[in-house]
Amino acid sequence: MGGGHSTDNSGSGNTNCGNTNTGNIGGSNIGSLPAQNIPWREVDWSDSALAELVTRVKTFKPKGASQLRVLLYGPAGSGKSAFVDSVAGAVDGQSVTLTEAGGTAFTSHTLKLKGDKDTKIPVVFNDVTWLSEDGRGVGAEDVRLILKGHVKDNYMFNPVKALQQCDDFYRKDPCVDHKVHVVVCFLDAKSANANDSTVLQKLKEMMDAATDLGIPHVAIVSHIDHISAQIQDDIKKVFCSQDFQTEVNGKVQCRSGIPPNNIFPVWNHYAGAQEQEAHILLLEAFGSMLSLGDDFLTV
Ligand SMILES: Nc1nc2c(ncn2[C@@H]2O[C@H](COP(=O)(O)OP(=O)(O)OP(=O)(O)O)[C@@H](O)[C@H]2O)c(=O)[nH]1
Ligand SMILES: [Mg+2]
Repeated sequence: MGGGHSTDNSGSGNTNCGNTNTGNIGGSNIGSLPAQNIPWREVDWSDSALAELVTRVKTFKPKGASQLRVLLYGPAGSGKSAFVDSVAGAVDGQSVTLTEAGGTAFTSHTLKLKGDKDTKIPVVFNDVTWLSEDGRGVGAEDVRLILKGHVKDNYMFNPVKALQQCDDFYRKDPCVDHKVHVVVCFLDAKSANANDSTVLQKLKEMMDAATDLGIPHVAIVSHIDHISAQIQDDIKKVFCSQDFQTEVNGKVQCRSGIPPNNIFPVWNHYAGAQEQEAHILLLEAFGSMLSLGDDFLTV
């Protein structure tokens, strides 16, 4: 992460949206849509807003469990690992990989605060690639086992056979800490509006399973810097982009059932002069995961 904090202290989210946009998402010709003058989401971009978001993460303690378990689910390259690293950077911490077997494996990460000895933020991320580049995938039955806490770390998913109760990687008696408390679907902005039937099917399987169990879900749309040059120049304009609102938000909502308020644009691994804005986007998304997961635990 490079660059210093900007000094936009407007605090009101009154982004100056301009009136043109020249994006090209997923290869479709949608860049001719004009930007909106009124942002579709109000965000406080001030120093104090960022400080509050950071404090919320650093002081987070889940109710009813010793740790919050967040499932990051999405295609290879959609930014799951980058998101964990970027959130760690935004709170001046570092991500710690607890297990990593590679490929379509069940892996875990957590966040540690720098300069604070071994203080960990009580959040465990399980990172699952629903379809890896070699075409291996996670089946619908395995998705349900993950959510209920039956899958142990490092299990390598078999695309044609679900995890069996007799397997060593099957946890027979999961406790509340092993269960998933919030599901996060990752899509990258370039392909979020593409009609890829595998992506749609995987999204539906996960949404159906999470909905059946009452587990809250959010969507992260990464790579927003690939939407348009205007967003690269001014991250705040993502909330004025009609491309984003109609072609990304609208389609993600339509396909997953995730409401627009729970769809978060992010720019992972950002390095430059808009670091404060990039951090605010990341921590707005992460803060929402913490709130939804905590609410789920207290029901
Ligand atoms: N420009 C840009 N690059 C990104 C963004 N998010 C991730 N990347 C890059 O995209 C590549 C893939 O990101 P990863 O975080 O490794 O993706 P993943 O979802 O963990 O992928 P798998 O582990 O293979 O399932 C990396 O080179 C990241 O640095 C983003 O928002 N913008
Ligand atoms: Mg990864």
